Amino acid sequence: MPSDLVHLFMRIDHLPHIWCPGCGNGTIMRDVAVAIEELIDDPEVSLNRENVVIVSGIGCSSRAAGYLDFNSIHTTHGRAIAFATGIKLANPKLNVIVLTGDGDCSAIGGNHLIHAARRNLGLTVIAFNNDIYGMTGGQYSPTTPNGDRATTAPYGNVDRPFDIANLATGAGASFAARGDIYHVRETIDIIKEAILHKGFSLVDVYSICPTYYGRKNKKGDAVEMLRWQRDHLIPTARYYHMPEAERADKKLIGILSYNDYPEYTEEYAKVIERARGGNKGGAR
Ligand SMILES: Cc1ncc(C[n+]2csc(CCOP(=O)(O)OP(=O)(O)O)c2C)c(N)n1
Ligand code: SF4
Repeated sequence: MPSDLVHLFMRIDHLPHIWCPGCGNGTIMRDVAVAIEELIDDPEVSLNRENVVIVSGIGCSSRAAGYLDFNSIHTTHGRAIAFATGIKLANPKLNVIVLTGDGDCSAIGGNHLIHAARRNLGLTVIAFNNDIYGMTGGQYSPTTPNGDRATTAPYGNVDRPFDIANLATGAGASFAARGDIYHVRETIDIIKEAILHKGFSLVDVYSICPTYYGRKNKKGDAVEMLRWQRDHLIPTARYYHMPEAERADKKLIGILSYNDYPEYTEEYAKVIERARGGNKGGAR
């Protein structure tokens, strides 16, 4: 990784950023920048600054699209994947990367997520999953654990949470993975795999919001929340060597599902070809 990554990939004129001390957003944004940088450096991969598009919705995490100096578009709450769908369909050669919060992609944007996954549209979605709505003051989100507290659940959340990676897999995503902000190297490698994957890929990156989720649930400061990740989120290489009993309160960091379903824009191009040739029938 070059030492001038910040100057290379960040809009310095957008600083200072809005994120609280200890917030996980900066770590994930850097992971994405390093993943892109390492792929640009790889002569076997045709990734370059011009063919990367970063799309985000609205939320603390979605600010990352503004800070990263690529072809970036900061859209509306819950609609990042909808905008990304239009961009990818207009120019399938682009590497479209969606940066989105857990609320942005699994609450208001939940339908866009499941249908992009179902279609296996070639987008890369990085979910900054901090278990809460950070930007609007700590309301519970679809990933807030059952029983935890939020501004809108002062006596405990009665909902059961989504597992975003499993949700995407169930909806038909051909690549779903989990990362976190403690295991930085592993998470960068997972993001690289996700970008290189041809179909729909989703990385659910477990983050931290010390300001709202951490404080309301007495999770300690950012360092303590990171220690929790160190002890409970286990990279693939170690996870499968653990005795079953030890895995009970742990989660796997790694690729959770992988398939080579047909990619949507390639299938769509075939339809365009058929229409141009005047062949409306079944011949393929
Ligand atoms: C249509 C619409 N509804 C609601 C809002 C208010 N709003 C802005 S950000 C946000 C939630 C953000 O939570 P999340 O996506 O988890 O991102 P975080 O801030 O935690 O990074 C909400 C409800 C909005 N901007 N637009
Ligand atoms: S409110 Fe939470 S998610 Fe938003 S910047 Fe602060 S720590 Fe990060």
